[in-house]
Amino acid sequence: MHNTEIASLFDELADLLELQGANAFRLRAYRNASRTIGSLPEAISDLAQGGPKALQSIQGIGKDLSEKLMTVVESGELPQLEELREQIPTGVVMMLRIPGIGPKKVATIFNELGVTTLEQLREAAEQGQVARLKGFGAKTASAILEGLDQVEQSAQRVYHADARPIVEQIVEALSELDEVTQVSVAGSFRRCRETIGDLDVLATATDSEVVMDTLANHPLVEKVLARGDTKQRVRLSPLFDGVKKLELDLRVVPDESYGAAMQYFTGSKEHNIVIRKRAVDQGLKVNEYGVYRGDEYVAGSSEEEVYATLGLPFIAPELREDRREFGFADAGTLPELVTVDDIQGDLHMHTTATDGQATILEMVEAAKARGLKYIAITDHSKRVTMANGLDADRLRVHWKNIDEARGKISGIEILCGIECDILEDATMDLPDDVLAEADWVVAVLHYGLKQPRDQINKRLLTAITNPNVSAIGHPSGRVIGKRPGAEISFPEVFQAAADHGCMMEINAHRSRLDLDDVHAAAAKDFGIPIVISTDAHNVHGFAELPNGINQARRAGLTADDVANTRSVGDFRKMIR
Ligand code: DGT
Ligand code: CA
Ligand code: CA
Repeated sequence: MHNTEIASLFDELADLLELQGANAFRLRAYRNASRTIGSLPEAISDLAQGGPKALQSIQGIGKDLSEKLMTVVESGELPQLEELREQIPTGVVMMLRIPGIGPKKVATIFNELGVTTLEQLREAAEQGQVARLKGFGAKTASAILEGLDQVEQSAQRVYHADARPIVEQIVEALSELDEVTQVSVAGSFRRCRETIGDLDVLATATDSEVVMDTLANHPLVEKVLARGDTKQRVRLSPLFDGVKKLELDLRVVPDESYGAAMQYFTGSKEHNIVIRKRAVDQGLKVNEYGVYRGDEYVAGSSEEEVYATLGLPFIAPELREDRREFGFADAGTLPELVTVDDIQGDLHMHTTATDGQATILEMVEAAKARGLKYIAITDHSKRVTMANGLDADRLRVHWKNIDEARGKISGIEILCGIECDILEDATMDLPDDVLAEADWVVAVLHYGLKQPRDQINKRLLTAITNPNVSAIGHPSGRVIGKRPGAEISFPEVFQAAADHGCMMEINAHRSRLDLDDVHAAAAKDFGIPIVISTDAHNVHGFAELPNGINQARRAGLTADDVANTRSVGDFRKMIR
């Protein structure tokens, strides 16, 4: 069983227990465990060979969880979860994903109306039964209807980072075959979109049958949906509680078409429309087999060759959305995109002082082991009571502890930071004199994201114009596929950030990626330095960094555009 599958069992367990009104700490323990397991580089099934004790060496896995994990690894099942599944239909669990209703309301809907699927819920909401429930009303009912639209739209897409280990294993298995000469992922995965609809894999091979048989028999493949001579569509094992099932298209193509096929199947469709039009303008034709003049094949074995034949430089897949890439290509100004290796610092992370799962020293050591030269520890401010947020007194003690850690480890600089909430009334959660003592302040919106745009702007401007604030963290507050971000007048906010020297974050967590690509590109136009930070809540959280880099690359950001590619000395000079 894969870590992601195991992780999803614990998520599901938490969801089901939540519907039964279980205590919040227990739920958090399961969800934290799920997050830890999902981001663990080693396979749980391997670690379990060492017994429960070995599992307990994982951050946040105690006795109870380690025993549950042993059961899962040994039997493939979690008996407690099986029992709950019998009591609560999956459709009811899916209702938890509807923005705007929590477990209490979902339980009411289930118990009072006997509604067990999303379709039945839609019907009940449309017919007014939901509005008549105690504590609901017409407003809640219409919010549910809106939320249902959103859930249905997002149900089929998977976070890029969740798809990554799966597709990498499949590509690796295929590349090991003697019959395979080249293999690569194309599609939205290669363009590093936030979410993936399906996976597209291309290969060249001396024997396509062997390639397709190998895929069909791969342990991650649940079912072959369609098979031709050189083309196969498969369904992968469910990723998360049976809702998200990725499908994968494999195409085996001739060597001379590999580049053309990569170009075609990487997309985007919009980018390819421009490519085809440009070809026609030059008396050429481009398709997935090659570039042709009349019937004569002129190019197609590599992508570079396809672009060069059309008079274009190679365009990085992340940029292929028909946004600005052709303008850059024509002007010879395609940006040299930032890479993971450029990053020297991480400016957003948590410890056990608030809702993190590792101590200061554990986080510092893990950051150093990853090659980071500097970090900022940014635990929550007091408004976030759920996360045990810090008031001024506790924060000062925390900073003292951070200062002590500095003496215990060399080769990495630690900034005393804080993730300070910007309150609903547009004031900061901590007084200025406290913020002034910090090395680094990342200001964020956590609550009241649905306030009118003017109030949201006012809150952001409060932070941006406060000279103690270093950066705005996850500016929109969205959670991809689950919660839309706040409404923001970006031009106004970006102008202020540029005027006041306030940085903007790309939060690298797979579910946030906030700023998104479009707004990060806009922030760059305003000359705002971007910081890419992981928001790590445990030592594995640093592994989220590539997601943030992907988003930055999609935004066309270079190493120079990203503040934390600089040495700590130069970075410090950029903090106002
Ligand atoms: P996804 O799977 O929804 O995350 O997004 P993509 O971009 O991977 O889309 P997909 O899997 O439908 O197709 C893969 C690529 O194949 C797509 O980016 C461009 C190309 N492609 C697919 N259908 C068409 C089409 O009708 N016209 C053109 N020009 N290209 C297409
Ligand atoms: Ca696709
Ligand atoms: Ca596809």
